[in-house]
Amino acid sequence: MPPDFAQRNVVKGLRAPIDMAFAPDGRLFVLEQGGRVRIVGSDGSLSTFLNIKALVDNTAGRGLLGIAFDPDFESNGFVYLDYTRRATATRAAHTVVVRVRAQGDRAVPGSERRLLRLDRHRTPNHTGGALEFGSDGKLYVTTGDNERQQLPQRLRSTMGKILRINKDGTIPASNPFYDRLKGRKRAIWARGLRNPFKVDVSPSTGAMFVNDVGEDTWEEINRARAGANYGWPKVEGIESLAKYQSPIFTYGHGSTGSTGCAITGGAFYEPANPQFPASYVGDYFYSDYCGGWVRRYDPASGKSYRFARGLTKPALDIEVGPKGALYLLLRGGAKGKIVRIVHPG
Ligand SMILES: [Ca+2]
Repeated sequence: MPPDFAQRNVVKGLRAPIDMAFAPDGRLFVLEQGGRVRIVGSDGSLSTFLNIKALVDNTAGRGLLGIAFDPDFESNGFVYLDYTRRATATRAAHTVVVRVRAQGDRAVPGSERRLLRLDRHRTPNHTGGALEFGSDGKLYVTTGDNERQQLPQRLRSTMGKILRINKDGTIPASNPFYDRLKGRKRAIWARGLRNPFKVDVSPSTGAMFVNDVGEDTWEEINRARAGANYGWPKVEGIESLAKYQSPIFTYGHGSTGSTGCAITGGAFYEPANPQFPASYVGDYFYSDYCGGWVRRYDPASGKSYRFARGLTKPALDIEVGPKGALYLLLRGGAKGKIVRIVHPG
């Protein structure tokens, strides 16, 4: 790391963690892919907020994948989750978005309400699963192509998309394809993605960045826009065809300190109380599955800079804490831990 930064342990002993998020009240929630939502205490202890292992299929890229908090969480306690629902006798495994209600450090039993049910999976990979509230108060959900490259371009499929719903599960009539489509397809808001693994929204500008995992050559950071087509599988990386929207930033595959194999976490560094130097404020931190590094992209200059290297691999998620530290979710094998990077200076 650059001089004056230091790494501290937050919690160990997580089982296959994949996503984390800070509640508006400052508590840190972590998802274990197999189906547990856990809360990290300020002393590094872990408690279980919700256990839905019986409902969750966690094969390969499936599992409990995304969490978001209602903008009015402190009054309504609503927590939103994206997970792969196990196959039943009548329906193959598929992604659902649900809402549960928090009461203290527990989800209220029986409070789960399904808001969105997506197309059935055919393979267990490229499931997307990021969940984030936009600055417009709508809930955004990402889906991967499920290893079926014909789907991201098709408006008849919810795969390879950014979806947008109201927080009660209804679909906004302002969605770009609402009038052309029926049923849940009306949630389609942008298309042409391969496996959009994580998303973050800038607290200052409302810009939404989408990290899309590439195939053999390029990893992408895309700017989310209504109706955009990101081009997968027709194009990948920077291209010039007007019908497709280019990423705002790409990096190549390789094993240097700036290349890797699959983009994972992303987070805007815009805390209410920044502790990093002013030059970091507004930057977008991102990580790679194979690289063991975290870098920062400066949207103002378009440049990327080294930040941390030699981390436990893979680094799957990045969040900014309420006191301005950078939190990293690091998974080694089936275990995982969270560390934070501080700038005590
Ligand atoms: Ca997260």
